[in-house]
Amino acid sequence: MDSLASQIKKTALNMGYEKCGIIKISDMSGYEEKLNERVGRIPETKPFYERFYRFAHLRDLYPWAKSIVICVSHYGKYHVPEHLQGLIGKYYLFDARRDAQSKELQDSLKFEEYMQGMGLKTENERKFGTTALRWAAVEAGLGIVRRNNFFYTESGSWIHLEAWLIDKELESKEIPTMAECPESCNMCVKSCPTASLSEPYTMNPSSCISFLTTFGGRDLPHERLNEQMGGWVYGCDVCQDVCPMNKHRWNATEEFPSLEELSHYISLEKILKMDYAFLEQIIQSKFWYINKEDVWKWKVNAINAMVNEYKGQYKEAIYDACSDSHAKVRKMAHWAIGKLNLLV
Ligand code: B12
Ligand code: SF4
Ligand code: SF4
Repeated sequence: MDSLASQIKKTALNMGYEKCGIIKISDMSGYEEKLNERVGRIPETKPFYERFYRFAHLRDLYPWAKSIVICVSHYGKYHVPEHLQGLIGKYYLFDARRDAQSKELQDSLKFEEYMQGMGLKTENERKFGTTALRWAAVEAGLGIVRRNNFFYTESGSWIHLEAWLIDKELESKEIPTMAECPESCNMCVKSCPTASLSEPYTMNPSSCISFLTTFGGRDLPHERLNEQMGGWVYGCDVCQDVCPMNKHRWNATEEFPSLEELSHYISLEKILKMDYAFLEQIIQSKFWYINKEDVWKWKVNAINAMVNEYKGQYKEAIYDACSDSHAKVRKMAHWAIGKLNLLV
């Protein structure tokens, strides 16, 4: 390993990243093949995956880029408010990508500043990633991809990946020593509520609960998978929660900034009664996959979760939602009353 590469890695580890590797831009070419393979296995995913081909052709957009620095940070160290388990995906509870209060974002900015200080030109798209992050992490040998499609290190899959393009050809790779999935295991595939994860190493994004509760699922009364969405309101962790390779990999030793306070405002009933200004200003700034114009979706998702995991105490909130200021929420509440036979 040359000295600049080892200095970059050392600095990343000192800043709190669990792992750091550096690969050449050309190492991303294999991702295109995997994308083709995916689309070949589930052709209906083609329109969704079309936009990801750019991840394999980074030079088209960044002709100056020569290597990729890929870092792993572990969020399985944070305390999860118990009543949010099964409601909001854990990745989103500890999402540091736009959270100025988070140590991870501050470290990421400092690390970037450090690389620039070393004379490197850098590019990092913090929201959705400049490239295919799992592929880059596999190429750097930082861990392995398991049958549920998640990238794992020794700390399990509860990790966030982040990458920078840099304008110098460097390399720092490892050889993973982790055991593969047990041969007979298919717990993740078996447990996926919507069969989005229909077989190992593939999935259909449009039927994934994580997609249906955020970017998709805009007509839940007619959504064929609304029942399978269960109690989830934003994201889904089922295929990671059931994985034996994640057993004992969540060690809550720290509090994520402001989460405990915010969590007191969140429950299915509280979401339904939530003020739109609060949804737009507070909830949206943390859980930003649902944009400001669409915050009604929180209430619609909450009603869906209430229908799927009904308790008598929800009745009043569902009735109140019939006079919500947003037509989509009123429609969903009427649908729920019919579905639950609440009029009888
Ligand atoms: C688009 C996207 C989504 C979409 C679509 C998901 C998808 N799987 O395509 C939606 C909105 C549904 C989504 C949801 C979630 N996402 Co997302 N998402 C992404 C994003 C932006 C691109 C993913 C992508 O390129 N998909 C296309 C497929 C073909 O590529 P891939 O999954 O990255 O990786 C494949 C290859 O690397 C290849 N491969 C590599 N090695 C090997 C080895 C073998 C043997 C084989 C066969 C294949 C193979 O196979 C991989 C898996 O099939 C990435 C960030 C990024 N820029 O990479 C985050 C990312 C994948 N998401 C992440 C997370 C945490 C989630 C959620 C868990 C959040 C939540 N709690 O709800 C859910 C999980 C849903 C799910 N089951 O995947 C993390 C995953 C971390 C990890 N440990 O792997 C990422 C990496 C974000 C990050 N910065 O850390 N996501
Ligand atoms: S995140 Fe949930 S819905 Fe999506 S593939 Fe995993 S288990 Fe299935
Ligand atoms: S549940 Fe089993 S098959 Fe799925 S990723 Fe975990 S170990 Fe692999």
